[in-house]
Amino acid sequence: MEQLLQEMLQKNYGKNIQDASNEEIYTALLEITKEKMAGMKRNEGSKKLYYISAEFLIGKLLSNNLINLGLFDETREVLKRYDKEITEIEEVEPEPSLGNGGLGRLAACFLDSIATLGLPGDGVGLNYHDGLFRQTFVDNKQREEKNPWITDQSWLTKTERHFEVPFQNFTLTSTMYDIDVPGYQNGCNKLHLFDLDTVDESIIHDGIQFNKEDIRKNLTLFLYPDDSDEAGQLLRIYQQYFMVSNAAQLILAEAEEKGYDLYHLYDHVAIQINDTHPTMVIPELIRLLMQRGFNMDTAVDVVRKTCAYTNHTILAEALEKWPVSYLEKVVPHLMPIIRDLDARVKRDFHDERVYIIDGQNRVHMAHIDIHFGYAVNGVAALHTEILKESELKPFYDIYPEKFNNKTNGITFRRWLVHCNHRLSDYLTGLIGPEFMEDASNLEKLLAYKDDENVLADLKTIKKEAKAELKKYLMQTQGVEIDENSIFDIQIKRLHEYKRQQMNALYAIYKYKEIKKGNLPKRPITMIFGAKAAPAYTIAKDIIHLLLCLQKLIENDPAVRPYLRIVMVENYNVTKAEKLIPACDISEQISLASKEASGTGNMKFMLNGAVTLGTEDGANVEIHELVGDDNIYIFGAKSEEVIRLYDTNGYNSGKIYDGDAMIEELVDFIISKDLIRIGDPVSLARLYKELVSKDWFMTLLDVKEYIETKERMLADYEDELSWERKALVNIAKAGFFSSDRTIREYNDDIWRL
Ligand code: GPV
Repeated sequence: MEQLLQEMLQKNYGKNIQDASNEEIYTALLEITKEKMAGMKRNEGSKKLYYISAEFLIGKLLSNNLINLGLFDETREVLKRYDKEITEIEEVEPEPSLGNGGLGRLAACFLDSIATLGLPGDGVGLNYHDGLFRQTFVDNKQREEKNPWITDQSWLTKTERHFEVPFQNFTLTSTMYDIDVPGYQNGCNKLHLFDLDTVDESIIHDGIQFNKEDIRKNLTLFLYPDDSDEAGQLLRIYQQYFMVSNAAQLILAEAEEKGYDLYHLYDHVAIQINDTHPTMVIPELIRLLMQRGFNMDTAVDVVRKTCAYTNHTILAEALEKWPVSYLEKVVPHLMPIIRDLDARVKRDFHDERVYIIDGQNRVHMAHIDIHFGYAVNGVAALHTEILKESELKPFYDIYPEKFNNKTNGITFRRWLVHCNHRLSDYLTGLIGPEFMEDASNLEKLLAYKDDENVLADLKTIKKEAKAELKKYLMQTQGVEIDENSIFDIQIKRLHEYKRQQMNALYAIYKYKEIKKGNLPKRPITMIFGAKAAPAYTIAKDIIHLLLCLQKLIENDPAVRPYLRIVMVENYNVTKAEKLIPACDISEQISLASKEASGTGNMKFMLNGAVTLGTEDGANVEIHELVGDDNIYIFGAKSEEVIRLYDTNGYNSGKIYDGDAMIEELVDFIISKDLIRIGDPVSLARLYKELVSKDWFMTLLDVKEYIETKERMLADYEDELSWERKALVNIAKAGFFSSDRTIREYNDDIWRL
């Protein structure tokens, strides 16, 4: 590596390692790594997977690619010899902004595991120039800015593939860009990102505003452009169709190039539809096959045997339903096919709950996937049960054989080896390196659960991670935190169902206790990271509340030594990698039944944090694995929540009126103390939402939440027993390796 790096720096800049800047070293390493990957063997086979997704939240790639190529340690050593830290070199790399949350990060973990298992499988998505917005805080509010990440030298390679994508009144020519996806000690796959040469970043003004109608210029600017008006919704349909038409054309082109018989496409291709955003790939493939001479029945049959669908939510508002009139405006050539599919359903089933086009002339995208795909999976055991027994029950009754569970997973290469090399090196020394190949070997750690030396070592490793996070927050945001405090962390998309507002009520509780003189044994640092969708008013109000509380405490010398709130700006993968190793308490407090799985919960556990959570999503499986002693569970169970929804039995106003403590906490949102700092309109709106609606039942669980958290903080003081909990969590995390998840997808769905 040393010689390669010297040569590259000489060639590019006429410099040697000593004199090169971090930027120059980064660029040289990028080029070296790209060359290595170009020379790698491709994962091959007679059947290939295409994972189509609107999001691929891949994070920075340099370190991870080096790890998977087996070059990381060597590179780190070479740089050390010249007094350079690889972590500082990495700072130069921009984080691609191609995703929002768990769904996109899952897709990225899956690509890593697919390649690592040697399976032929490529990702297909869009090359958003500005991705999801970049978040800044101004006047204690979120502001959105554009988030450009594509630089001259990047992981993208422009290819010679172009496709014609037809729309109602014009045709666009795409360009395909590729990013190599190297497996850990295995072959390489690709992530294909489609783009449009005419896209023009200069049309963006005032943050993230732009003309929504100028499709040639705006198509691949942003992920999830604001869809609160018709133009915004049409743009999303343009994006989705552009993505899937390119995917379908690529799939058929590759199949034809290999000489496969398209009548047996399903023997050579599996298509995974990641949530409903890529659903139009089904009618598009049918259309393209019919162009090649298929009749409709045969095309439907072939496509049905090729496509599988993953559901990631039961929230009704997230299940896409496009008005027929919008589809007519953007993709009129798909409508005859969609109508035909709808007619087939209406012919065979007499239950309007399973129709594709409903009585209000809306197309239910998930319904297309379920009828015209061969597999439907949920992402955690509880989630899949809820799909089968309530949300998608009418479909489960028709197609029980299609439904299956695939509990999510995370790649340990990024979420342990890369982000927490201290812990991963330590584990390797203690239990051997086998856990890197087969994560279930982490259970060997259980043999040390009463070994005080090991428990003390784990504590030291956590402490060092906390000190590092402290340094990072100082450098990036100028806030100073106490590394001897308890780090209590909630990082995830901002959404009412995830209940950051409940955590805010805890902060208010603690603030008031401290004001009363009830000081905690040990200071608490509450850390949040979350972006709110730009048009999601209440989510932005919750961010505002958190930032106001942060300010209030900062300026109160009586409280500040005992309680801090830090809202991390522009939370992303890079920040997650710094936060997760430093965490003591992992906040997973969604309303039971609403979080399909969660994957942050798995990352925290793997890094020795203890979960404070509801019986929701994959928390249920974490609970089963670690046992009652090593997790803190509270709150209403999913059956009760579902019953409350079904019977209209929840009334937050009644809880508020009947409980003096809850009333006091909620009232604080509109207290003089906060109004003085914040925006009275925003705070009052949030207050009103909680007392008059509270759709996600914050007030139902808040008291038990506070009690459980208090118990947890007290338990933290028993050092040995706390570290034992941390150890058990690490040891039991093996199940959540995405290698396990991908093996299951392959065994049950793809059969590559
Ligand atoms: I639907 N998820 C997400 O990040 N974005 C979405 O648009 C939708 C779902 C998440 C779920 O909220 C998580 O519970 C889940 O772990 C993740 O998808 C991956 O399955």
